[in-house]
Amino acid sequence: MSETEVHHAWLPPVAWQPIGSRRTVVIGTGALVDTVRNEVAQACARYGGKVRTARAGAGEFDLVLRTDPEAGDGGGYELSRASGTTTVRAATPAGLLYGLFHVVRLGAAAFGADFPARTESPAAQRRMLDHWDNVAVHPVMGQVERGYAGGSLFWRDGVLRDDLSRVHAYARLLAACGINAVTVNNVNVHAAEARLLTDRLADVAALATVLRPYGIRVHLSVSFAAPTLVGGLPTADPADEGVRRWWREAAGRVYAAIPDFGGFVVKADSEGQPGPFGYGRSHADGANLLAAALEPFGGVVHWRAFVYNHHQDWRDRSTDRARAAYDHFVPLDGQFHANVVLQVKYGPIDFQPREPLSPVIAAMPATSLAVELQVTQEYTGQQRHVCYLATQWSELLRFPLAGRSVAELAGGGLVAVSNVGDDPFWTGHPLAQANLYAFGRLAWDPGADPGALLDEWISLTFGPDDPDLRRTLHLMMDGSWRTYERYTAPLGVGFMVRPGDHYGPAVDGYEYSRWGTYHFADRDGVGVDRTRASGTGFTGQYPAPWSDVYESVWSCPDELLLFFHHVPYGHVLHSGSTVIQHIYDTHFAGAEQAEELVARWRSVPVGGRVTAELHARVSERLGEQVRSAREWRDQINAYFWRKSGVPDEHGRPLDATAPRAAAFPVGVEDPAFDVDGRATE
Ligand code: GCW
Repeated sequence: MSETEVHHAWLPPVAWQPIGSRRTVVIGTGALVDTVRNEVAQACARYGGKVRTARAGAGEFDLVLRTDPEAGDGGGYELSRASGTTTVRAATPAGLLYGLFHVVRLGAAAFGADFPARTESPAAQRRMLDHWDNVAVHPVMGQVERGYAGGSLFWRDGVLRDDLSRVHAYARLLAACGINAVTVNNVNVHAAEARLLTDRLADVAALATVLRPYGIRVHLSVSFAAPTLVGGLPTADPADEGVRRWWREAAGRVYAAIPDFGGFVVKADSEGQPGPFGYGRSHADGANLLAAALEPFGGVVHWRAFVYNHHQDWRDRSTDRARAAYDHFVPLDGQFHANVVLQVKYGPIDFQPREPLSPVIAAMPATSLAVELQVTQEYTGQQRHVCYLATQWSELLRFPLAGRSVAELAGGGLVAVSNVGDDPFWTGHPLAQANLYAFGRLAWDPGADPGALLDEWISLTFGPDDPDLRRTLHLMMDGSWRTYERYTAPLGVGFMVRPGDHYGPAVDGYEYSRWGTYHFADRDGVGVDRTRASGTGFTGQYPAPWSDVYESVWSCPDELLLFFHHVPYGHVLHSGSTVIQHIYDTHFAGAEQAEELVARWRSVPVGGRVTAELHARVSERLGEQVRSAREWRDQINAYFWRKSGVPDEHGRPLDATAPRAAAFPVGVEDPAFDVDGRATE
């Protein structure tokens, strides 16, 4: 693969061989049926098979793909194999497309032994990726905010890219894992991006044209202040009739250009973005203003619940950022229009490797909620560390909050921040592709086993025929989220990251800042008291039994202990270890496990789909992971040893005066990226 070529990800041409070498009939009409037909035709052109558009004699086809109103709806399909014919029936053309990709995933097995009909339908109707892509390069955040894979697929230096062939390839990949909605710009809407709603609408329409054939609807992040920023009005007050009219007209123009436009995404009154508070209005007033404008066209507003005071005084122990979303939004339950979807980050703080679930998810039965995950690895290694996140997401989505799983409570769908860019491997770290793939598959089926999804991704991407390679990749990736958790912030405390870029350790980096993310470590103990009894009362936002489970230090799960409690270093965990010994042990173990990844990868020879470029890229990233994991281990261990004065039970050095070991040879001594100076202040 040369630098200008793009990695095939989970759709290599050879994945189409089983279909492309057979006889297929595609029955149905509509643009997405045409996509199905074109995909099969391309595969046949490569592998010698045939595709027809009308049924000839029975038994003449190996694969029948047909729309059929009797197949049931729900956006899915029915798949069966009988008498040597595999059949996909779907009520909608979109369902047929997903059925086709299911056959691709099965590969040769789709054409083996007969199997009875099974119906697949998505759990979430909207399975959405938000791109934090800026149109104009932002002086601090760059082209893609929290992007670790190069530039934007959509925008370059202030304009839409001329060549959208990469977007076409992206659309195929997304459809193949079940994604059906994409937001094309950052939720932080700056001057250039605000104009996408008005005089730069043609750019959004051009993207919609490329994404549409793969069943993907385009959404747009808009500024709540758009009426003043780009509309020339004196106010953006939701109660102002001129403002209401302006939004209605703006929405009308959008739908004239993009009839299947999905809707708006809004970050309001959050981290400096304008919102209804500026006019003394509530978030229901704000969201409903936009909802009313979109409603005649069937559009939705994704209104983010990420609202908190980012000018907190660290001396003020009564304010708790974890409480903020609930305090702001739960009193508004029932006040939102039907086409408002409240988009809630999975945890109460901010995409940490370990957080409890946001209690908002269980507390707004009269509001449509979407849960937001972060595929881009802002806090989980920034695509320099292997961190397979589906393990975490699966745990979160299955979690029984208020008697129903989080996936069930997320009736408004699942959303995630995308991790792709114009990097030849899409995601910087080639193994980070698995996160994007698995997000789509879990949004479709939250009950899917993350280990099985990993194997599915490995087989599609690297081929089904090399058991050693498959085993090695599985071993490297399956437990990698827990490994990352081990060598970073302990026991759910979170945010011990370098301010600004959020990469690497800085234990006190946020301790005396305005961002509301503290750990309160002192000589006696560590953690945040969020109990009702003596702390911020955050535990009271949970339904039973969690409000009591988290309230008591004796029932709180170990992995969240420091999120909910401030405890002495000698506190004994359920595991039997003390808090301080747990910190030491996990940091030694985590860094060691990072080193093991390197040994495993070294055993993988270059060849086949492991190209020299891919091998080198993974090696380079692993080198940085090992360096960084050691840095985490040493800073965290030294910090807590210095605070507590408690030695390691096993006598390991906690505050070495000399380098512990030579840097790993394949590593980069100095990280290739100079990420300093990206403070968000
Ligand atoms: O995690 C934080 C990020 C910000 C981001 C914000 C958000 C887009 O550090 O970069 O802004 O979350 O979710 O809005």
